[in-house]
Formats: sequence, structure tokens, C-alpha cells
Amino acid sequence: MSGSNPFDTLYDTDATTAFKSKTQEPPLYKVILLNDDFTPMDFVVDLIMSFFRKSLDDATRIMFNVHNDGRGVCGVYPREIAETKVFEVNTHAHRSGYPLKCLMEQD
Ligand code: TYC
Repeated sequence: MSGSNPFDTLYDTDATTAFKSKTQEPPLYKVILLNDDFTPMDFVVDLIMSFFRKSLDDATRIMFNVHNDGRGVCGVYPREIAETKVFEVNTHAHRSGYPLKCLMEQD
């Protein structure tokens, strides 16, 4: 615990905090879909279900978030997994003839 003892604000007496500051967690990345006017809604829902392992309900909710807000998060992953998702989604959309774009941002 920290905060109640003023000594804590001057010195790191909290074992958990001291531990956390020494061990760096690897960064996570949000994988984001961008809206466009051409990609069909059912294609996007199917894509979210298969590439991001979402249920039909969750995939539909994410698709409408993207449609209404211009972008939406499909999942959060370590860097290499996020990079693979972005590449596979963009490749699948392009091969299917749709302009849908996927990108990643540090969480
Ligand atoms: N806006 C598209 C439409 O009305 C649907 C869509 C949703 C497209 C999400 C891309 O990432 C996307 N058909």
C-alpha cells in the first residue's frame, strides 16, 4: 500500500511498484479497421469473425462501430501477432476486390 505514509511519496517503499519499474511488459497494439463506402457489411462481419475469432454478435457490433465512427478496434495483441493480422486482413480485402484497410496502433 502507498499514499497514507508521506515517506512513500519520497521513496519507493512499495515492493510491487519497485518490481514493475524494473520489468518492462512488451507493448500491446490495437488492430483497427477503417470504414469505407464500398466494402459490404456482411463481408466485414465475416472477416471479423474469422480473423479476430469474434462471435456473430460481437463482429456485428464492431462492424457497426467502424461504419458509424470511421474506425474501430477489433482486438489488442503483441506486436508480431498484430502485424500478421493487419497483413492478412489487408491481403484478404484486396484479393476480394474491396478497399477495406486495417492498421495497428500502440495501445
Ligand atoms: N461502410 C460500409 C458499408 O456501408 C461497411 C463497412 C464497415 C466497410 C466497416 C468497412 O471497415 C468497414 N457497406
